[in-house]
Amino acid sequence: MTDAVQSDDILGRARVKDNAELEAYYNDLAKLDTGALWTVANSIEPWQPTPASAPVLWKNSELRDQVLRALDLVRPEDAGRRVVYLLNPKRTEVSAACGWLFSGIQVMRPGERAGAHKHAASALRFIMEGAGAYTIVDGHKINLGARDFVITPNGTWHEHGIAEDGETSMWQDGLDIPLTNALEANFYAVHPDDYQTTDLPVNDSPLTYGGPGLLPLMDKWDKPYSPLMQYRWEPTYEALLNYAKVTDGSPYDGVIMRYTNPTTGGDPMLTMGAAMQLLRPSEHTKAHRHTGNAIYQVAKGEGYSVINGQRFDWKEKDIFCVPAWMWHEHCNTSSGDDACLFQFNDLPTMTKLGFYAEQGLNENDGHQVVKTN
Ligand code: 1HN
Repeated sequence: MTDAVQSDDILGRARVKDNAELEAYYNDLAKLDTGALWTVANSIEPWQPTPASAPVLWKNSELRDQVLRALDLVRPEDAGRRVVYLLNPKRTEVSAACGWLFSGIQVMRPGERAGAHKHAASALRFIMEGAGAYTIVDGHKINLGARDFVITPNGTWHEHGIAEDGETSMWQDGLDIPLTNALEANFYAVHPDDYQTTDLPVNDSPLTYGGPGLLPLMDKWDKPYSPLMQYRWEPTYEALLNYAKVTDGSPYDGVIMRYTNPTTGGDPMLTMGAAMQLLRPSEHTKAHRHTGNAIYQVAKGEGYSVINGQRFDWKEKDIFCVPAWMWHEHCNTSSGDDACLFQFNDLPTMTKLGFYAEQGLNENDGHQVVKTN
């Protein structure tokens, strides 16, 4: 599964040998804020993507109690958002969970509200537990249930809360904050009234745009993101079960469907995409790798994934990441039940920039050799 190391000692790569005269030249160039390309060319032009992140598994059984602890330690009014973020050990300088993606777990209790703000970064949520949670996106209030996927496109006012008669709720946040910051393009604003006031009917977005293949004849949506902001779990799971009746699925991903903007068929937001995949009982996918980073949450079932030769055993509500260009394969260890993996990723960015690349593993029947210690 490893790649053959390619030699740089060939025509077409930088292969200048250092000597005293060149060292003196490099010193003089440095004084002018310049450098000789051949001293860095091979490292800034890797033969293939060199992922900066480590694959990581965050277990709900270890994380949940720590997230709940924050309830008594900080108020949303002071924290802005009460979030425990997932920190990739190799991405600490950019606060990323994987690649250029941020992720965290947000927790709120009944009656709490987190005020409205907006930023250039896009955000999404995948609901983990609770009842009575809602989010308001540009005046569209949406009630949230477990395993629903919700979007907060870039530049939209958004706030969250839990109904007085609801339950303490938790969800996973996903944002392209590290990407937006890397591109030096982020803006942030607090709503002038702290919270949004809205006359729009509750759930108007899913009630208008969530029909099966239907759009209102009067539709005039012209924003560059989806008018459907909530993708509920039940129809998502039903769609996967139906699709599974008529497809063998992907050898690499099983039965997988991506969430779409119903007005275009494209991704719900400009920079980040999301998908739900179903692994049939005992299904073990073949390994592949592609550009783009992905962060998964186990929506249902249990199994494991092998990421660059390392095995990660997961069950419901565990979160794990697959860094760019790392081999990955998934296995549902149950012989009776299906398993579902939610993921969000930066594939829309990769695709738009012309950077999407993919490779399947053909050795070892398409499976990786698992590293043992
Ligand atoms: C944010 O706006 C939310 O709106 C959650 O719930 C997490 C992490 C970094 C920056 C902004 C939210 C965030 C965030």
